[in-house]
Amino acid sequence: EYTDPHCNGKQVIVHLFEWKWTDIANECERYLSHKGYCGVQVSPPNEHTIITKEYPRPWWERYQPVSYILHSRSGNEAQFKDMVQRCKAVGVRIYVDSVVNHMAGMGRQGTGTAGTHFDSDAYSYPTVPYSREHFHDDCPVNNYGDPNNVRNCYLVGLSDLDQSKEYVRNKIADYYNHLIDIGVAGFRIDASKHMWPNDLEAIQAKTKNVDGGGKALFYHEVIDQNDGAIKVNEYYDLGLVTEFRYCQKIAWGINNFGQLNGVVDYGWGMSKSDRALVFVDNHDNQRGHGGGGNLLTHKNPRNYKMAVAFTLAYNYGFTRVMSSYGFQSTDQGPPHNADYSAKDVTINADGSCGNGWMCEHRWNPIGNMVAFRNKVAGTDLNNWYDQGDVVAFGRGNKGFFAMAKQGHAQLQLQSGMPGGSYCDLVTDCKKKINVDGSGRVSVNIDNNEEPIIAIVVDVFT
Ligand code: ARE
Ligand code: CA
Repeated sequence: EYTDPHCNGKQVIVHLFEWKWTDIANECERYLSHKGYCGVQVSPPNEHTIITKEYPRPWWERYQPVSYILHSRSGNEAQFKDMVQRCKAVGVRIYVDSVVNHMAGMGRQGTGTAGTHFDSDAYSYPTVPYSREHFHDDCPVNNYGDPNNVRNCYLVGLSDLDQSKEYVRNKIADYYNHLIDIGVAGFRIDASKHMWPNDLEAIQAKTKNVDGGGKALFYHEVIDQNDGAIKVNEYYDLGLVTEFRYCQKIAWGINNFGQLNGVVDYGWGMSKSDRALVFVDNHDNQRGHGGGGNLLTHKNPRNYKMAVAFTLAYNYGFTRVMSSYGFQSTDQGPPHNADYSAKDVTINADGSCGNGWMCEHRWNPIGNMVAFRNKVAGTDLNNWYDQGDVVAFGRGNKGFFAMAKQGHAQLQLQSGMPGGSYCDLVTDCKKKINVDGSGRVSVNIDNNEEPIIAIVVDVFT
């Protein structure tokens, strides 16, 4: 329960951070469905604050809810519905980033993206409606060693809802059920660490089944870096949990190939595989917010491609790919028009994106590895090879992956693959890879190409 993404066994979701609904609908049809993506995590769709005084319209205004009306910087309810339906029609599901721990920051007031007036100091959210009795008393989250402080106080000054109240639980469950009615297949729960598991359980229990049956997917944002009282395993019964230690470990592993063998470190308390939501970076830590520091991002493309391709080839967790926009300041919102509305995502002739959108999910070593992960799902990892700067491994008798950090490798490696001339997924089949009758793969990686190769059964040249 709560762990099924409802996408026919597909294995990878992508976070299209700050994309508009109209662009996501197009992307489902023109790219994601063809590559085997399971679904899209969308930015919070509900009404939020409009913050213009800080860096013009920071991305994080969307983490300050004003109501549950589906009208955000990404679009209105009609556009949202159209996106959900068009994506679903091509086998791609939508997962909503849901912000239900809190409403807007204290000291903020005005009009939200759907035109609702609010005043956080007066605890006034008339459209929900929420008022004083639905919030905890104002105190700062400032002691991660104390669960009461973490869960009942105000995270960065955000007015903290009291989910022990039946009324609040119902309002949140109504929001989820409205989205489920529209056809949404699951939810990221923002700041789950700051809510009591019992309260979340009560809310999730009130949610309807998604169409096709079964509970929606829930994945909980719990930043557990062994630095506080709250552990990811408190949330195992409620769905998947974000595994932020993996971000640190994979960055170290790529920067120092010697450590890749132990990239999933249960000694560190990392989540069990069937509960872990795994990613190389996310919208916070790629810009130094929540859990940041020394991670790999699109700003270091060569290493980033290796990190994501490796993660997709490996056999840990349920994977999420990050798709970003370029930024200089950590607060900077998405590429915008003169009126600060988000720019369209345009597609260049070579398949990359324009208008400032990075579209990492379209980079060949990332987008083409989705098919690999789908194909090898459920197989064991085998034939691990780890010498100098070359790391390689197989997945059952279905796939084989190799990378060479310095960009040079010429060797024969054992795999479990049937013999044949395979298509290299990473180069979109421009490179052919031969496997002999006893499963030995000819690995040839050259400095002038991507430092990665991957082959999978049934994809022959
Ligand atoms: C903004 C301003 C603040 C202001 C506030 C209220 O930046 O100065 O006080 O508004 O007016 C995002 C941004 C915040 C932003 C917020 C609201 O990152 O900067 O605040 O939106 O607009 C902790 C939480 C974790 C949280 C991270 C950021 O545990 O849940 O902090 N992550 C989620 C989202 C964020 C979002 C929020 C929560 C709020 O993914 O994008 O914030 O909805 C250790 C601890 C972690 C802790 C981390 C950072 O690693 O173990 O638990 O994460 O430090 O403090
Ligand atoms: Ca809370």
